[in-house]
Amino acid sequence: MRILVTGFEPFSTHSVNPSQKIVEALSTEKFLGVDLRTLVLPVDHVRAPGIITETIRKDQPDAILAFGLASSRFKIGLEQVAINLMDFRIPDNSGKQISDQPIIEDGPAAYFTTLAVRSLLTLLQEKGIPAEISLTAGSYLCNLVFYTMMHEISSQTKPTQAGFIHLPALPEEAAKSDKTLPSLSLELDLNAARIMINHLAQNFRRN
Ligand code: PCA
Repeated sequence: MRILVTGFEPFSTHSVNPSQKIVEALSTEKFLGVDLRTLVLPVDHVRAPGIITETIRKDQPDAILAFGLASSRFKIGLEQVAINLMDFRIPDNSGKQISDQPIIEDGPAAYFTTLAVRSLLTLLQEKGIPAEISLTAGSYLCNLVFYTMMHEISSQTKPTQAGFIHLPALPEEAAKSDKTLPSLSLELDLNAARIMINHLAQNFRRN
């Protein structure tokens, strides 16, 4: 089974992005029956959707786990829905701040994740990892990549389990912050990712 795992580079005031860290760590790990592909995306509203679309077309993954940072979250968020909207609260790393624009002109208003988020949530909670199902991935780069990948796989005949997962800030960022910032360790983030990858692999049926 081929699984694509993506993360993002740091952006805005965040000097570190846990999603980049887990992708880098996972890239050297082995999972039984899994051809794992990893990718760190730029926080750039033109380059990120281009790269994710090109990678899906080229690599034809059976599943995609896309990760990003949501710095005010207390738990790992399994995103339920991607919406056709770019409405950036802050500029991206290219300096562009887009307001009130669709991602795909005439595209559907939203796509639901094709990951079994309910089962994944139970699994993570059983392992003592704080997680929740989230009903919004925001309207910035994470939602943009989530929507773009769901749009791409919806045009393919092959079913692909794909979804987006938001990670809280890392303790090192919370330690430096003058605000009360919730955080979760890289080890827990990594364990969550490993659990999800193994679950996908165990339940995969080749068509
Ligand atoms: N988080 C941002 C974009 C990149 C990232 O890691 C977001 O939630 O949209």
